[in-house]
Amino acid sequence: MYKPSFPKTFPKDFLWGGATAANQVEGAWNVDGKGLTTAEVVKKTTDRKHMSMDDVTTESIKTAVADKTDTLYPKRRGVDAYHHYQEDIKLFAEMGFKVYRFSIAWSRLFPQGDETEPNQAGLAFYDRVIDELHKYHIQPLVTLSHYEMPIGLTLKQNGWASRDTIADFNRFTRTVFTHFKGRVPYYLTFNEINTGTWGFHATGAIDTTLSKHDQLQLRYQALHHQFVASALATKQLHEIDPDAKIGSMLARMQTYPATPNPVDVRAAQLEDDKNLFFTDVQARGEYPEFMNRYFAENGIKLAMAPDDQATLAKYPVDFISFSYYMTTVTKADAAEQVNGNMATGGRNPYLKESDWGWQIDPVGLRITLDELWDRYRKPLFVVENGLGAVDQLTADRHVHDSYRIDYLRQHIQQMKAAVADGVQLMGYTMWGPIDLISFSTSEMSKRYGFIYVDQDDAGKGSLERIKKDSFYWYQKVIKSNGEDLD
Ligand code: BGP
Repeated sequence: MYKPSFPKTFPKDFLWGGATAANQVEGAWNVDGKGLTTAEVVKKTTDRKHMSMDDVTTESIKTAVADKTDTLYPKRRGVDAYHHYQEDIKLFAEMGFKVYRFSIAWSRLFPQGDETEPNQAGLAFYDRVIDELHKYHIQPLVTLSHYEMPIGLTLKQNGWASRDTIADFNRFTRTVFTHFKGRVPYYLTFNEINTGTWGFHATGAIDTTLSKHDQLQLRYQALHHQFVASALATKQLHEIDPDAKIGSMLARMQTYPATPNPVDVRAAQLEDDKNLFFTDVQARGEYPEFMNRYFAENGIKLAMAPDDQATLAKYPVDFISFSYYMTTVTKADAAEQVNGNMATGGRNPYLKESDWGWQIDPVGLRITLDELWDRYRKPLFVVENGLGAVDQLTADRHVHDSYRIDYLRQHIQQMKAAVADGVQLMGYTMWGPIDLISFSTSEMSKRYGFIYVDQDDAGKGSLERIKKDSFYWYQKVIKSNGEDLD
């Protein structure tokens, strides 16, 4: 007789940890042969709630390249993890991390992007990081492209707008897979691949002078190149290091209809499909019909090489990962808009917002997990989730961040419920376990960490690492495998 058995909690081998990106933590932007990246030519914002990449032009890049300081470009300094990685990893180990998600900066290995041989000093740095993780039995989860690429490829061929970038990227991925063979069990190809529709930070392509239509055409073409490069990286990894697994990475934004009016429900469904389209291609291996129709109706024509579709079909990802920060609301006619780090959507009156206007929705995480599992039946991995907040360092050098604990607790409770719903969930890497430079605004004062870093928005401070209250809380969560959330 059929006997249902619901796992009441997380599997024993659940991968608890944290996630960062090279351009937000490493610093050391011009040492040991590293080339300048797309992330390091984007100025810090002056309006912390509204990020825009629309002002990146060839001229602004030339000005940035000529500027040899980090004053306007905080991602050049990060939190100097390049020189503090041992101390940082020791703290992660103290919390009990099983996994650490970080990215390898393409430009440390291939400074301009088109070299034929890698920069050995770059490889040596990541050797040291991986050795340090192994020392504490922390498994590396490596993002191959997290919102940066060598600026040389933008200047030479307009980044991912060019098909040539596929070969450049796959030379980089082949180098990584060969060099770190047997030492990195998990990889992700493109961070939040869907945000390529928003522009430069993800495509490395300058498109500010184009019409809206031509901009969209260029961005979807760049994304097609990324899909192919991702599939080819999957092929390479499976050949070079068959025990390692590779996943896709989506900025998942569940969309709710603003009312039960069927036209609103349909509008929300379409928005949702356009978000899931990316995972459809990477996990199912084909462009879904609803997007083919969308392209036809919007005059978007993708140039594809004869083998592209076969390549996508043959090399789908092994697992699906995503970031989860917020949900949005859609109405057939326009709804009131709220913030995201680039996305905007309708306001949901049932939800609270972070100080940056991001709508906080723990239950949405369960909905998301259940729906992704139903749609793809591939293992899922929550690789980003966290709360950006202004923290106060007390006179006796403590940070009492109960708001962060509350946020994370509620999301972990919903993950647990999803596991009991039958979702196969590999792990959870909260964003970012140590304070880092904000992706969207390049602020330091938008803090996510369990570990406070003494540095202000102007880059001043001792860089001392200080454990917040949430540090001890997460330590308990991991030790109890998600049972003790108090
Ligand atoms: C995701 C990015 C991260 C990260 C996070 C928080 O979209 O993958 O790089 O920074 O958002 O965003 P922000 O730093 O803008 O608060």
